[in-house]
Amino acid sequence: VHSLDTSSLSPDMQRCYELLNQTSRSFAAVIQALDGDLRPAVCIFYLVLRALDTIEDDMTIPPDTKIVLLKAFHTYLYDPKWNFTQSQEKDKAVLEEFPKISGEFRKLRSRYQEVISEIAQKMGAGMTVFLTNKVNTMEEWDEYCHYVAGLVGIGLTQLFAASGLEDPSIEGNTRLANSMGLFLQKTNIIRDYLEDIVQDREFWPKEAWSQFANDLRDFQKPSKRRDAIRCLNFLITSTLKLLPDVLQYMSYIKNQSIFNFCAIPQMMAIATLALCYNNGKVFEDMIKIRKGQAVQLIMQSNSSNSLQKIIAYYSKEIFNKIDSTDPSGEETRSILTHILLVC
Ligand code: PS7
Ligand code: MN
Ligand code: MN
Ligand code: MN
Ligand code: MN
Ligand code: MN
Repeated sequence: VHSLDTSSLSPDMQRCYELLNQTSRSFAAVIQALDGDLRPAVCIFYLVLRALDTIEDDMTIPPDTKIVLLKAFHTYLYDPKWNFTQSQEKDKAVLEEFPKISGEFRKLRSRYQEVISEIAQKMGAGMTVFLTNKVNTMEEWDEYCHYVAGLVGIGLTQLFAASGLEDPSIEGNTRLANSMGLFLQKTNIIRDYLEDIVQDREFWPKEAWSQFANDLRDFQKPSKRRDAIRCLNFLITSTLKLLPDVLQYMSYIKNQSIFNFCAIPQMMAIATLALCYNNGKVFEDMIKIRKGQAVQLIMQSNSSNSLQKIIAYYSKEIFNKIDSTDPSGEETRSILTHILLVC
């Protein structure tokens, strides 16, 4: 299902699929396997948000300029000439070649355009809130993750409803759609502790790390490893609470291509949480699940029954890693017990 035949598409749309393959390890294949006109719509949605996130992530853009760009970003979708050539980021091509993306965006059905543009507007505005403020409380962690990922889940759900491939009532499940995004984003933030710290970015909530350290950076020190792992396990435990929502959301999906698109990233995330749980390597290296394990998950994430099996498997794996001296251990056990009961 990797790269389907694109020769009948416009050169710009072909370029968009190339950009998708260049900028996403996790989403390229599942997006290209989507049925009907969801395939171009979700590809463009991805590239638009990748462009927005590239602006957010670029620490060489002065904050004042960045705020203007993030807030006005959704208007650039209707500006055929707008691009940005000053970025130093890995994925800067999506900003340089933005006229190809916006041109293909304007060819999408008007309902798709409306959804994508509205989500880009809300996400851009939300990102500016956290440009100058760090994430303090657990509530603010949910708020940041809502802006950068929960909104993606909500927008995707609106696209699924508009496509006719899912029941239109799916759109009403905004809380569950938000949880789908939060589960991915929280896992990404937990795993990327070191990647973000070395780039001078902090996404671990202070309410969590301040129980174990005076500075988030201290977790890099080998002498602070025990506290670092306690904080890690605390955040993983909090993220695991989203799993019942994930299962419920997935139970409403009927179309197989949408099911796979939604499920594969979620199963990669739970495998990533199991790998990170109680694992000091999070503070030493950038860790990733093994390729063979990823391939297995991709093949198995095709029905609600297999998802339950995968979730049960990783829940038991985490359960067996609980350290009896871990202050969150009791809560971790209770959440996993609940998950194993609903699986
Ligand atoms: C439109 C498929 C399926 C109901 C670019 C998919 C960055 C975790 O931080 O590069 O650079 O390390 O690994 C994806 C819900 C969003 C949330 C979010 C758009 C699932 C811009 C993905 C992806 C909702 C903000 C991973 C959230 O990127 O992160 C489409 C249902 C983009 C989804 C960011 C992160 C995605 C992310 P980083 P990555
Ligand atoms: Mn970002
Ligand atoms: Mn990013
Ligand atoms: Mn990250
Ligand atoms: Mn990433
Ligand atoms: Mn990253």
